[in-house]
Amino acid sequence: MSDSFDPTPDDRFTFGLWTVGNPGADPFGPRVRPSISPTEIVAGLAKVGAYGVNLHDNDLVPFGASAAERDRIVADFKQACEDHGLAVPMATTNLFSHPVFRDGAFTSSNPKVRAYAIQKVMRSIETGIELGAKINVFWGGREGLETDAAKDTRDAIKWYRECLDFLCAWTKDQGWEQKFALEAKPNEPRSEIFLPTTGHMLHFIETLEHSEMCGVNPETAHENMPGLSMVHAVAQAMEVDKLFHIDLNAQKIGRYDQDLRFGSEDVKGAFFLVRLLEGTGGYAPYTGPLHFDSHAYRTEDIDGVWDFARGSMRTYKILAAKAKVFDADPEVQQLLAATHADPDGVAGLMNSYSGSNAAAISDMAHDPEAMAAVGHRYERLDQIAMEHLLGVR
Ligand code: GLT
Ligand code: MN
Ligand code: MN
Repeated sequence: MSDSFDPTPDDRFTFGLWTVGNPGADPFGPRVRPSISPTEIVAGLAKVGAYGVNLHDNDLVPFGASAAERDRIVADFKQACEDHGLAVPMATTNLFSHPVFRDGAFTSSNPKVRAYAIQKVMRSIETGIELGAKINVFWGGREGLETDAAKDTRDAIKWYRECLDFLCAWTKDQGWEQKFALEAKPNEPRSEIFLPTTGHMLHFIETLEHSEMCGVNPETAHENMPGLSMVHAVAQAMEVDKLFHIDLNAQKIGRYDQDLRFGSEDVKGAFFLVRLLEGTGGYAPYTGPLHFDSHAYRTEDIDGVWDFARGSMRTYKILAAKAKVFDADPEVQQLLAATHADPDGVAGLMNSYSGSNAAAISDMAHDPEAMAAVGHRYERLDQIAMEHLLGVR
């Protein structure tokens, strides 16, 4: 069966090698699926209609490979991407698997480990550039601690900043135009991870020397784990032009990082996220790659992995179509117009300060009881959203 929700490269969907390539191991049991080689993943992704593939340095080149081996592997992968028409929009560095990073990479108390982390990222950016990537994600999975006896968090944040400032400056020095997208997560694998939410990251970025190069890579699961709103994290990033990349997936609140198929939990949250990204509510849309950082259930074999990939993309497209219809719904428009109405032109008094605006606000006659008595009809509005989602409107 084929329909208008089948993905095409124009939809800008991407997957990481580590996502469709995830063999289904968890802390309580080993892998359940065989490895798929990077070039096989490229072929499979092209077949299901993806636009691109992303990677960590060590998803492609094994840790410790010789220079000659590395060159051969990267060249073969590049050829496979070209043969299958797949882009590589984003590259990232594994700064979390090797035991050398057990106490952090950029925030390790050992300066030699921090220098090694910088060097590893340099190599990874070079590989990304060779493959055409313009975005580098930084997920600091080991940047954290189990006990505050270990280090002063102010030192950790200072080291984190030094490493990023160094890497931004080095990248510019090479004459490369790259974007760095910082990804937050509250915990797992560390008990506490520094800069635990997108909001923390957005503030930290403003303290960096080359903050214009740096933005965020919010992930649904990472915002939802502690019960925060992915929609609000992404909106806050978009509002300051800092949404450089996105990790779409699904998560039940309060659990381990589930990385589930996009839209498979909290359908309403996914709907409002897609609506935001697509800009159907009025603002400019997000135009970067739509990356799925998720993996198939452990119950699945290889066929199930491709079902998972197709399902992720189809759900996004179905929700994008629903968002369009929702925002074009006359009753929605009417309800929103009513709550946003400004018949007396009051909004204009607050969008910039002046003595006369201050005087006008100071002198304004208000009737708080009358304002308080007005119902907002959000029950109706939300039910309309639900009925669109449930397919009866
Ligand atoms: C890892 C993590 C993800 C990050 C990836 C990028 S690696 O799978 O769980 O959230 O986005 O480093
Ligand atoms: Mn992620
Ligand atoms: Mn995750």
